[in-house]
Amino acid sequence: MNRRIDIFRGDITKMQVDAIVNAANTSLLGGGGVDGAIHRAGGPAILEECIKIRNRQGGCKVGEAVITTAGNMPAKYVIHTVGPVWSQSNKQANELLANAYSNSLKLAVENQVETIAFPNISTGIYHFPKDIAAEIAIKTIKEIISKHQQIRQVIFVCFDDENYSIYEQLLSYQCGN
Ligand code: AR6
Repeated sequence: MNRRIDIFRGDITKMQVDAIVNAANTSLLGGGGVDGAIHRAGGPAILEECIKIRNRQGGCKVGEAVITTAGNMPAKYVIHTVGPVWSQSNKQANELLANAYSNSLKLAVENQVETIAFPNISTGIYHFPKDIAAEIAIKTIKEIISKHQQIRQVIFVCFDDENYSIYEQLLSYQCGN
């Protein structure tokens, strides 16, 4: 893997990168999907730090991000962000999803992260259309990393076949990754 943006099919908890991103909820207290998998694999140290953050700032708003240890996982950090719940009437959903990616990367830059793995935020329990979400994710990541050479590699970790083939297609059409 030598491209700056890459894709990987599998489980994000196993990734050997500086930071993995969690598709959390505003409570920061864990849940299902990738959030559940990350807390299970990382162990109780992650929830302990999430509770401290909650006590300090009352959770995490949609589109924002916070950082904790990755506990027992190979990564150093988990960056917890909250994507929007999809609904036709949620006019801000696209912008909030872009914010979730950009604020996660900004926090990564502040914490000297060079390699980072993202799940397909909001495309599971929050029902965001996968093709629209992938376009937003790729566009946002490209914009941010073009300004931050410190980020050597961004990996989109796709758990399901549909997301994997959407990302494969979108990235293969784009040069300069
Ligand atoms: N590794 C990588 N991706 C995964 C994994 C994994 N181990 N497990 C699931 N995915 P979701 P959301 C993919 O539902 O839609 C939680 O309860 C999955 O296939 O985890 O943002 C939170 O607490 C999908 O493509 O997150 C929130 O309440 C993607 O991760 C809510 O779900 C995101 O699916 C957040 O919903």
